[in-house]
Amino acid sequence: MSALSDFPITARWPAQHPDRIQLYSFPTPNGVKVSIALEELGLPYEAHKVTLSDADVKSDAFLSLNPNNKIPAIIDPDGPDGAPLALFESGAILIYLAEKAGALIGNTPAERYEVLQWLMFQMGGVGPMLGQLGYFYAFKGSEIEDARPRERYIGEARRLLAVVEKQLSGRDWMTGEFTIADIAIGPWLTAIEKTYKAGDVTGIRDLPNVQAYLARFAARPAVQAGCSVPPRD
Ligand SMILES: N[C@@H](CCC(=O)N[C@@H](CS)C(=O)NCC(=O)O)C(=O)O
Repeated sequence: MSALSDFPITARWPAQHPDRIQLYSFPTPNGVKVSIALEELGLPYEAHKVTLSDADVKSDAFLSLNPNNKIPAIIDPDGPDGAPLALFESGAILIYLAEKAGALIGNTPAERYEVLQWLMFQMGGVGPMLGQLGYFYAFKGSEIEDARPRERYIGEARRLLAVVEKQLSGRDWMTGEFTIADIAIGPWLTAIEKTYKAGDVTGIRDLPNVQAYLARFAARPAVQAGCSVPPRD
């Protein structure tokens, strides 16, 4: 597609600023990764609220952008070679935005791979495991009598938190400098206490490096701005 208006999603969520990156999202841990990155990188964008209700995230309009029916997704009207680029999967979007802006992805090839390693650790481990913790501990699955799924994901959360605690020893951020790996990890670790009320069972309060990391993360102005994009109501 050669113009933003060629994307069917723009009929349902029209662009007021077609020259800006179009963000289709909701303020969940995966959603705010992208708004925080856009804020941190200073890239102009326009956010559209796509709620998690089937009427939005499973609409034909949204599926035309992400057949996997999950936020976040973007269209950059000024993608590679000046053509529009559509992307879903928050990890892919973070890499794209960091490379476009030339920041938050390490300064050397070796550093870049280290950032990607911790980004993949979030995408393949922290996100899926904590998502299941949320389901089986805090939400609908908490009514299931069989304790094994709950125990499994509490155990995984504790294990992953121990990995992060160790990695943060002597470092402010996962790879030293603040990068997209932190933008991916910070919102998920924040959700343990704030969204899932799982502070006790996961033992997150007993991890001093993680606690200091989350305080540093929450203090960043771009994190504060990105966390409420798009507004829920
Ligand atoms: N791996 C995907 C996961 C995205 C994801 O799970 N999004 C959730 C909200 S946090 C969603 O859109 N859920 C709606 C649904 O499953 O119907 C990513 O990182 O972008």
